[in-house]
Amino acid sequence: MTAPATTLNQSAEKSRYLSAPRRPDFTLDQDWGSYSAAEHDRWDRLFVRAQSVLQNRACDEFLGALKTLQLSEAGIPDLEKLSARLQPLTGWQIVPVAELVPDDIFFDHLANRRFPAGAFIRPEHEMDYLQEPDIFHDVFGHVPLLANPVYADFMQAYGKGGQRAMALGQLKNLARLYWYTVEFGLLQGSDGLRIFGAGILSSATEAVFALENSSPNRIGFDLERVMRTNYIIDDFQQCYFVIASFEKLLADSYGDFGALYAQLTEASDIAPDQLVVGDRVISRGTLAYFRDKRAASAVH
Ligand code: HBI
Ligand code: FE
Repeated sequence: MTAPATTLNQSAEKSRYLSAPRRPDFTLDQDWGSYSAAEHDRWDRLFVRAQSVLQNRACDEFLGALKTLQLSEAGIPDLEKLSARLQPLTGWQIVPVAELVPDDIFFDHLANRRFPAGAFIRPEHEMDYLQEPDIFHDVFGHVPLLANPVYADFMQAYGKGGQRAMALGQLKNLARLYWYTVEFGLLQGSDGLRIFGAGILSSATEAVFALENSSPNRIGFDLERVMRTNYIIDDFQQCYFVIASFEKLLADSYGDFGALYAQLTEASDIAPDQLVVGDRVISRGTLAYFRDKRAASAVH
């Protein structure tokens, strides 16, 4: 019997989860015993490389949480055991999924303090970059900050906001907030900029680029500005937004999004390489890296 269409040209690591039975909420069993020694070894190599690049680049809250949650180069974590360590801290648990889940399912999980993590690990030939979130991106990138109470509140608020945004047809704008914070956000640290976005934390190359390359713009976070800004999904970011603190980010997300959505319908989108009047420019980019590359596809 040939594999179902969705598993064609998918890695073997992922296919076994795509064809595994899943519950109505799209979760499935991680089946931790099914990981091969090669898959555990890949986690270890990804972990060691990321941890060394992130010293003095990741925010302290992230580095501290790696220790608190006992994440290390000890093979792919068992998500039930990891959830048992996380839940007493902030009420969050991690639930295994096979791939990206529908938006309404995703928001329902977040609104109930469940983080859906891809159970598969990337194949050897995608060590440096992959389109879909695998267990290293989700668990190493996203999970540690869920141990921080303020960030944990923000992520639940985002889930509830996502449910409202879907009802209002405003998902595109809200997804930008997620993209420029949860995925690619920077934090103003006491001695320079630090990384908190999972997309950067889980990429050894972008961790250096985001903080030290002169090409991208770095702009002080402003909720409306972020929600007007397009993003690209298949290359480094052309702009990074910098928050003052998780407390300030959480406070901003308790604003009246209804009024904000009304304003946004009148406002034009902003391209990711643009600076506009009113921007608090932390560093103006040369955009040199992007000029040398063909235009990235899929502008959202
Ligand atoms: N599903 N498993 C998973 N992980 C995500 O990060 C995710 C998702 N579904 C939708 C989604 N993200 C984004 O489109 C939301 O920001 C809307
Ligand atoms: Fe992610």
